Amino acid sequence: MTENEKYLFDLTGYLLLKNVLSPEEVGLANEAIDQHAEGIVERVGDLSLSGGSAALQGTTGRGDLGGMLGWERPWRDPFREMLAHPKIVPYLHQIIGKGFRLDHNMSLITMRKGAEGHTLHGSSGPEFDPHQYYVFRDGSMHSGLTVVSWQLADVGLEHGGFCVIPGSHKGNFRCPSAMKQYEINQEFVKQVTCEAGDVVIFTEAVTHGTLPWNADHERRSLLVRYSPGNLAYASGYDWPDAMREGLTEAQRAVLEPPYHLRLNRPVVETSE
Ligand SMILES: O=C(O)CCC(=O)C(=O)O
Repeated sequence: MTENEKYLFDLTGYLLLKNVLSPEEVGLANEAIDQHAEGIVERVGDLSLSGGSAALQGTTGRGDLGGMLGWERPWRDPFREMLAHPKIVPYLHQIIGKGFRLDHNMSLITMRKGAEGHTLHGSSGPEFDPHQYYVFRDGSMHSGLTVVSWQLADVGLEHGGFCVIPGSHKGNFRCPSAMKQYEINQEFVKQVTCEAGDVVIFTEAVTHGTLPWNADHERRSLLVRYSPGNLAYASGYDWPDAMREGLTEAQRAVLEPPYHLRLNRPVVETSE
């Protein structure tokens, strides 16, 4: 992680990394998703995410798809390669610390034209959230739950999708409800534009959400959440056999349950 990147992540709470995946790798991941597209669940009715906001409402819900780490070969391979990806691990070591672990299952967000947004949320202020936090101490960044969002489709200006209030991970006051609803002060909310193959890393402490999707093509962002090795946000880390079978050493290390680094916790090796 360069000094420039450290500065930007600390300043804003997120970082955009360009061209992490090649067009061929993006193509393989999208083909695998196409093969399993019948499993996509659109969040309508009680599962709606727009929270009654007029500014975030849509004509349909966000699509969710999970389980890709346990798919049959070759479909699972592109997603397993993302788990402990050599281009991403150095960032996670800096932001979360060595011994970071997968928290939550990997999940794909899809959005068709007209899909509603997701109210802004995040854990900064006023109370300290011991699972989702961002602190800077003794010269290092420390983020609790942290998201690596792999972009499998382009996101242009005005398309919608992921948005963030840069710097809000250091906020001390509660974000006003109308701002979480994207109904006031929209000029402080940044829609993050990116291309297929890019990666957005963000701390769950930063206030973030989703703007309604306006593009003709489908949004596809794969969210992978990690926590420090000692910490769990989600309750389920007894991963199913289909997900564990055939993993590499590095991938297995990321699936370890939470416990102290001192107790022989495996650490993903890098050339850092
Ligand atoms: O649309 C996005 O990428 C953000 C989604 C999100 O924050 C969530 O699902 O909690």
